[in-house]
Amino acid sequence: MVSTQTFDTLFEAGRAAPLVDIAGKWALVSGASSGIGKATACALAACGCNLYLLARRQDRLEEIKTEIDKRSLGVEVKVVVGDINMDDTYVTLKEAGATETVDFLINNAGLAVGKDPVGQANLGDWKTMLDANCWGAFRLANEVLPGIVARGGGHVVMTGSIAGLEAYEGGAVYCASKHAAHAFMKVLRYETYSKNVRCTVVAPGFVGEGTEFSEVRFKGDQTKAAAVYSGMQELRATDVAAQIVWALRQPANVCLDMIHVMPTCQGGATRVHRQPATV
Ligand code: 8X3
Repeated sequence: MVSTQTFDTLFEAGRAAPLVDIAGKWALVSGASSGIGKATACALAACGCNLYLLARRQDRLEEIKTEIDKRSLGVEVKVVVGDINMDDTYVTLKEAGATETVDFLINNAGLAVGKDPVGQANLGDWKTMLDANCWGAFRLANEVLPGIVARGGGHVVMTGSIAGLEAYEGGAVYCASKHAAHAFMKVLRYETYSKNVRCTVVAPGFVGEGTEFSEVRFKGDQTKAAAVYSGMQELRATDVAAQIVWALRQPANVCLDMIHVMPTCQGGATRVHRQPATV
């Protein structure tokens, strides 16, 4: 069938992006205690979304809940303390009602630990990354998806990475884990496009400000952590949260399968334009 859109429609689309109201939806955010997860939780609360905040650090989650509550946004916030690799986390999530209510899964928990080359790496670091970035994230999707499908649709967002698109020295297992996460999401897309489920990978380059990413990667070494972002303006946690909200607020017929978002001065995983240090 040939159909047309009127000129009025075309001009109007340029004036106002057709963002959908997501107030009243329920979002489950993993890794909500810091960084991209925390920024996304606050951004979604500002949009009127009810939240399950999932992470291991209860005090951080309670602080975020308090900050949301005191802004009287009219949203409900449930704190779920747990590790995405532990069985009891899924019991808690079920008891909190998450499997019955979630519309949006923000599958964000993950980390990089260490930057040692293969042959010198700490196997514990590898296991930590694979547990969080793959096993835990995949399990969380597996647990939450059936409810989303049963309720007629929803949205799964995964925090991916430039490391899921490119590999770099020192990142063998982190890059492998993010490549796997991207592949998992592609399969999920194939398996759910007929079920009114949208799947989005948000794959950022360097995200520093507002996160603990590099401090965790370099195990508390502040000098090494800061050097990652020296002479550049990296992405902030809020920049990535804005992309997640953008994906969630697209019209129902629009799925952003992949948002690859980079700092303007970063052309690739190892291509960064830095300003020389001034003395
Ligand atoms: C984080 C970005 O470049 O450290 O996922 O892999 S990078």
